[in-house]
Amino acid sequence: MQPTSEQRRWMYRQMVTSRHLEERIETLYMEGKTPVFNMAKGPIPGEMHLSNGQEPCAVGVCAHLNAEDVVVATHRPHHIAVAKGVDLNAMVAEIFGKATGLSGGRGGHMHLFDADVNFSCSGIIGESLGPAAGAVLSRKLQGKPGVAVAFLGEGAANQGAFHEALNLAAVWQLPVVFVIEDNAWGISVAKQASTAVPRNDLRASAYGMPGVHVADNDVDGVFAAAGQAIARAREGRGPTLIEIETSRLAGHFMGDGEDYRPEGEKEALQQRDPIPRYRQALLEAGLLDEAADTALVKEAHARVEAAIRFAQQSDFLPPEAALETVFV
Ligand SMILES: Cc1ncc(C[n+]2csc(CCOP(=O)(O)OP(=O)(O)O)c2C)c(N)n1
Repeated sequence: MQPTSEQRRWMYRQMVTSRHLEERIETLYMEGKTPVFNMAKGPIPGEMHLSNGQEPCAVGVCAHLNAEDVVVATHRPHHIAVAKGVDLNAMVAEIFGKATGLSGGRGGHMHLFDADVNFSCSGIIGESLGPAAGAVLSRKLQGKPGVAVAFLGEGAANQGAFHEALNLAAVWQLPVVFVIEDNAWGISVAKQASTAVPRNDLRASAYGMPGVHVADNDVDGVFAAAGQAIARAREGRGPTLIEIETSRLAGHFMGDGEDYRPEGEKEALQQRDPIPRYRQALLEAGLLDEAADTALVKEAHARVEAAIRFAQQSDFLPPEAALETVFV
């Protein structure tokens, strides 16, 4: 399954948008947090997990989805939220903790919920699979259409919830796709130190579903694998497990010293940054020229800048709002 020219340009545009968002957040997040790193300070307090390098996983999957399909993402959710079409202003405002955010600023960057496009995520590792499977179990029982995608990291594939969800999804032949973003690290723990098999897609056979591997952070490879799996789910033929070899170009979270990485690893990953690679592929295919690229990048950056301004100019909820939408 090959993407059309329009789909390829769409995927590139989403990746450029997401990357610019991450690069801007990286700068804004550090405001007020130094000289001694204090996570509680600055305009974006708390942990921050950036998705630089993992953009192919988001765009190659979401290119096949529409607003009614369900996506449940992880603690590293920005690239996926952008590709799923989450309202950018409300998303950035949520990251800044503002009243105009998706949840009035109550959730922050790991808890982005947008019911309009059926997007959610969670800071709890392995917590995407159950809700994704449950969402389409509900749809199936009600005779409603739509597929679900659960994203997770390769570290999460060692959680009990992973195995339970795969088993039931296969037993009930649910229209769900499990997408593992294998960035080779769970915080500072290397995949080979935590996982008994070299590739998690091999685990699919234990649950009677297809397992598909995508190598080298390949945008069109993700598109092809996800396209088949999502078509299969839409046809009522059950779940699929996909593992994508991707790269985490940033630390696990902002403030991570990354001293666990072997020497030269980060530089090597940066050399294989998927966005310049995809740009080059589109130029060579004649789907983009320098002028079109400049215009596309300018427009994508302007969208992000407008969302940041919106967030910065928004107010916080008043303190008494802390007592709303909770059980007291
Ligand atoms: C249930 C649970 N256990 C532990 C943590 C702490 N934690 C946060 S991120 C992380 C590692 C996740 O690794 P992976 O699933 O590979 O995703 P990545 O961070 O590489 O994107 C852990 C253990 C958590 N958030 N939730």
